[in-house]
Amino acid sequence: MKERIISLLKENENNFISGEKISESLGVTRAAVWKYIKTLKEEGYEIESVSRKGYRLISSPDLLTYEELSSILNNKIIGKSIIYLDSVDSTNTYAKELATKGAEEGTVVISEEQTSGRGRLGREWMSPKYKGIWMSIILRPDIEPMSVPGITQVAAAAVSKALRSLGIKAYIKWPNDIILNYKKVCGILTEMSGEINKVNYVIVGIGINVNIEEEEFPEEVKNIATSLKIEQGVSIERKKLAARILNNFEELYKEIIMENSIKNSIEICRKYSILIDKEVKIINRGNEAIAKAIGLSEDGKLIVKYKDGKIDEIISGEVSIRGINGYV
Ligand code: BTX
Repeated sequence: MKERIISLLKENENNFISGEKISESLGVTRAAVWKYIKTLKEEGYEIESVSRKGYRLISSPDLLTYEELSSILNNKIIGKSIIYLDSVDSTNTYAKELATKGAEEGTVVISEEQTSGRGRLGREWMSPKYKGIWMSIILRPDIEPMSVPGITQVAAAAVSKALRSLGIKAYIKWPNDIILNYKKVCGILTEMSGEINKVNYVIVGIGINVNIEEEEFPEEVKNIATSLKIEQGVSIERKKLAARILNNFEELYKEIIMENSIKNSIEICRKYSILIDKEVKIINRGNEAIAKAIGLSEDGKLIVKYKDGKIDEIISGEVSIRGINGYV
């Protein structure tokens, strides 16, 4: 019901809508309308109430609810259904449970905070309340399991394109980080369930540090992490950014559905790559090697050239770039 009141207020933005009209449209008493309005105000909606005129929406809070995102989303699949949570252990874990129960492709799980946000290989991802975008998308692509890592490139392209559209100079550090000022501002965690040649579902988790302050980062991540607010010096509206990412994601993901290709995403990943033409250290299953990153293959592998001239394509791994302090 709350959602329907928000929609009515939004449809009449800048104008008053009477309590009577709301109660008639929604089939509830005027007292009930008043109660819902009171709750909305507590949630951060600025609503003017004037006797005989009714209610007028002045501003909406920066929450990542369906009501707040839907007016900026222009998607058919991604975000058609949004599960909005106040707090959860991990949106990827929650999305996996939903996918196992049959949730449809494009369902998005968003939480205002994660108490056990996850990175790759069991690492932690800190996700403080209201300060970031912590979300997971459920996908059911008809592709070979081998092609699933390419979906991380689709997400990286969607995020960097959205940040660039806001004038933020984000770079992609293959395979799953978005970098600002040589620090991590976003991480992507792609997980799948499948058989040898069949994908049951894929979960793409995206975590973006939006309005985190420098002192909020724990000591151990301070040197490698940053937020949009730290780099831009101003707070950024989360809902607009989240919606743009989901819009971009759908546009790029459609290429997989229709052509079984990620060519457009790879083009964006190449354009904004922070690794290409740099000397890098590759750590894979405990082995370290130095090479020059020379490109990205059509299916999203990192192409590297070793000192002895040998060229290789890497599917996954940890990559550091040679910088002033060694490899960062
Ligand atoms: P990763 O394994 O590449 O990076 C994890 C590492 O990044 C950690 O070990 C830590 O050093 C550092 N780190 C932890 N928190 C942050 C942070 N907020 N910002 C920058 N660096 C940090 C990256 O894994 C993939 C992260 C995906 C997160 C999303 S959020 C929504 C979804 N749900 C979930 O549980 N994970 C994903």
